[in-house]
Amino acid sequence: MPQEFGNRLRALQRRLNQSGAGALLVTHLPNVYYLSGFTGSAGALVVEPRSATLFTDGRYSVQAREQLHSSGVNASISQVNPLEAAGSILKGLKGSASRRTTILDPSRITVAGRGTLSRAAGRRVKWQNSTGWVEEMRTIKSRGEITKIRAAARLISKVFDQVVKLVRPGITELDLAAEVDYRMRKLGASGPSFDTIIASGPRAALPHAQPTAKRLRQNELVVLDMGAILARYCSDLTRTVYLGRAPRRVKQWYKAVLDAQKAAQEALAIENVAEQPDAAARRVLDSCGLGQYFVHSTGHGLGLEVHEEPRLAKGQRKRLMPGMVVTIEPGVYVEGIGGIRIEDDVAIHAGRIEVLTTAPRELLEL
Ligand SMILES: [Mn+2]
Repeated sequence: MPQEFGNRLRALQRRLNQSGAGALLVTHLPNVYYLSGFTGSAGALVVEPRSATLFTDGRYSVQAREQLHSSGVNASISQVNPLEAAGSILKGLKGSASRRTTILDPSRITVAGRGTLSRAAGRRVKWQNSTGWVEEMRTIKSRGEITKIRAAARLISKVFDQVVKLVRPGITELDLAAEVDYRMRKLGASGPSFDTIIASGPRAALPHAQPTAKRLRQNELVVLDMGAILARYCSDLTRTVYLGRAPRRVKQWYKAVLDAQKAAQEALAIENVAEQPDAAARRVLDSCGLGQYFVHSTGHGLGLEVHEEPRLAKGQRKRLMPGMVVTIEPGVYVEGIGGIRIEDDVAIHAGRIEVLTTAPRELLEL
């Protein structure tokens, strides 16, 4: 595993060298970690064809030395803003205009940061905007990475199994969310991969509801959407339960969402374009007259971040490939009544898929 950082860095350096540019600046911290192993909360990585340097501050001098050991990245500790320090090194790029070019991802830097960089680097440096070099590499997970995501998925499934026992009329959404967060840490997670969602009754119709002081009541749908970070990798799980005996209409909706999820998973196993699982889920919900209530995309990549490439959505032409890990999470949301979402994490292997989350999928009537 440790040599993985160095291997990724070398792959990126080959691409950089082919591009003819002199350097690539990495400012997005999950990308910095992916290439170097550095986990600090401040830093910028300058990758050149034959070397790489992490710029960070004095808080991280010991940590940087330890963590960069396996990737071979140099550490540069300074008192100034890492972008200012990186800019002064880039100022030293020599040679043709192309060798004096630094590639950076404009979606990963603030306007202020971009200004700092330009002032520090001076006039001779050329800048080229290009997005997604590292994100693209990150879409294909190694076996070691999939093992970590699997462990995070199992962990969050366990949390669901524990917390579902507490779902009853009278408990508040906030109380349940606190139980989710507490239990995932007790099981070894470093924290939630996003703010835990507990949404009950009409609030379940809001796909990204925040938990409130509202108490759960009899005859309500409850959406529980939770994810854990374990060994830096994320999981993401949603289940919807009903408090009491579900009416026929709710059972029909639930079955439609579950069928849509199955159809999307089947498409994921046999198709190879990112929009196809989404289209499959949408076809099922359309045929049940529920298409208008499915207001988000079918899934997203999962890894060091809880939302990453590829997106399983309309118009996404990205190729699905072994090593990708995605969520499959169709839902229906009916204003004033409630919502249903069922979400699992799925790894794509050569010729098959593997569902990593294990919580029960049938409708639980509690
Ligand atoms: Mn999700």
